[in-house]
Amino acid sequence: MIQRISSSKTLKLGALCSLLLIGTAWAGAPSDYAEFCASCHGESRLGGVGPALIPETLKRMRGPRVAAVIAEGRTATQMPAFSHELDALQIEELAGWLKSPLESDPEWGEADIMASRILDENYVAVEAPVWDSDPMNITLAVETGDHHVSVLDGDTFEVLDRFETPFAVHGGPKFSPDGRYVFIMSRDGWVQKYDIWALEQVGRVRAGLNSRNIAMSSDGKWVAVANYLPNSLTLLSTEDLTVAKVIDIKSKKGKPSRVSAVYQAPPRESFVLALKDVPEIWEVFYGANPPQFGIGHDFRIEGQFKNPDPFPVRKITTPDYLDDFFFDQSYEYVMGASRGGEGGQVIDLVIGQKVADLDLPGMPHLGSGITWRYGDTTVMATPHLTDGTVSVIDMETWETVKQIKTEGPGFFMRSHENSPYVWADVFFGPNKDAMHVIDKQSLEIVKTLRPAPGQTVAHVEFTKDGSHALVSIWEDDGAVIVYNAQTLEEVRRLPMRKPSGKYNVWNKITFSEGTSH
Ligand code: DHE
Repeated sequence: MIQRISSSKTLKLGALCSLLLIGTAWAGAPSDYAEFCASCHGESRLGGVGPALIPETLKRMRGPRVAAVIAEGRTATQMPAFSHELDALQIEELAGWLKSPLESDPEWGEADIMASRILDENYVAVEAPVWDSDPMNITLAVETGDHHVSVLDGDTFEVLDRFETPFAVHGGPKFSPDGRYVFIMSRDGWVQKYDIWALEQVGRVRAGLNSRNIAMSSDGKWVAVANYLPNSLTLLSTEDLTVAKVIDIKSKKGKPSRVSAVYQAPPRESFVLALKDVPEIWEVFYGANPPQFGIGHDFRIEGQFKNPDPFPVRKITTPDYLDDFFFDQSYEYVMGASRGGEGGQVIDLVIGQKVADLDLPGMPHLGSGITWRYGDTTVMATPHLTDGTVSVIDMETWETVKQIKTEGPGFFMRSHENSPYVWADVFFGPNKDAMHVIDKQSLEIVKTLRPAPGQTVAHVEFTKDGSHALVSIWEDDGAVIVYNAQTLEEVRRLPMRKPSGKYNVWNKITFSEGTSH
């Protein structure tokens, strides 16, 4: 809704409202949409310069927020206020209509994706970084307040660049294995490629219409994009963002499903997919020699024996729906939380079967789990989304070691091999300004930080050596706070616009056990 309407249009609208009031025909929300919104958000509501306006995107804007954005606009974006052009009733109708489903399921195939691809004409690859910092200690901070990413030097915390992203980035950006490029995804399905050495965008492509997250193959050749809309997985070449394959997601029995998330399993040279609507886990292999599986097991690989499909698919039936995952460091075992939030299960990817049940109440957010050595075993910890608990689970026996009580439900956890502590936020509720620091061996909270009373304090990332922890003040007028990770003292405060996740090149490309993968 970038275009402001002229005063003659305002008059016309005023007349329309009067007509409505006296009971005569009013073309209603679709007509208002066509007049005021379509030029930026697309005639079919699938997005253009502005984001898609469909229920899949808007359901995240709870309560009256859609109407408020139409009326007041969105600061720091091109979305203007329409309260002078549309009256309260029209705004209410329009907001309601935008949340209604599209008349038919939109298609977005290979040709559409390719047609959306933009490569920046001014981009020139460089021989070496255009800066002097340690390339392995670069940290990106996603600023969701105005849809930018800040590129930080992890030693000096100087901002090397601040670049615009597609609207509403979600999930972790994924680095190429050498740490030079980063790929960033928005909920509208745009994938952006950025060259950290050159501090330039390389290009972007719309891989889906409503997407969840992306994963990078261990050889650095492919980015997989998990889509809700359409029901597909898009595989892109990291080189030039061309489509390598679009895989339709249909269960063994032919039922379509959304993809909740995609992860890479480096030792298996595969992408692993969590599916929203069918009780299956999928593996999509990209290596030269995908494993050969025997007949009679509860899975199959499609395409492997027929023609040389470079991305054969394996479908594993699971006893329950699993749409949030955690892998052990070997990537053999997948821990999944069950839909009802009353438990979980462990699937062995080698044999393609469930091998254990998990005692996991409280809807754990396994995607943000982390692991560390605890005595002579390895444990993983995950926050619960519905209660103030962090569950700690033994990765050998799959038993719960401890349920740590926190000041409220949390979303993200982080640690580092060189840190004795785990950091866990309290994302929801009255104590959202708290950040717990938990001792990895005693499993006790040793300190609760409150750097900005009353404000949301969330998500942590460590520097390459684990000496500093970066914490978001997740507010529009927010900041990233740099802490000394040993003394827990604040070192720096970098002003930022609603910073969400931070991502350190080294921790990510080495698959540090303290960070999400
Ligand atoms: Fe996320 C990661 C799913 C809501 C911010 N989120 C992820 C991942 C998944 C996921 C599967 C791991 C992907 C990856 O990194 O490759 N998130 C979901 C949901 O199902 C949920 C609960 C509902 C939804 O609407 O999608 C959800 N997530 C949110 C938010 O409301 C957050 C707080 C704000 C936002 O920007 O949308 C949010 N999610 C994040 C962030 C990460 C993430 C910042 C990356 C964390 C990391 O450290 O890797």
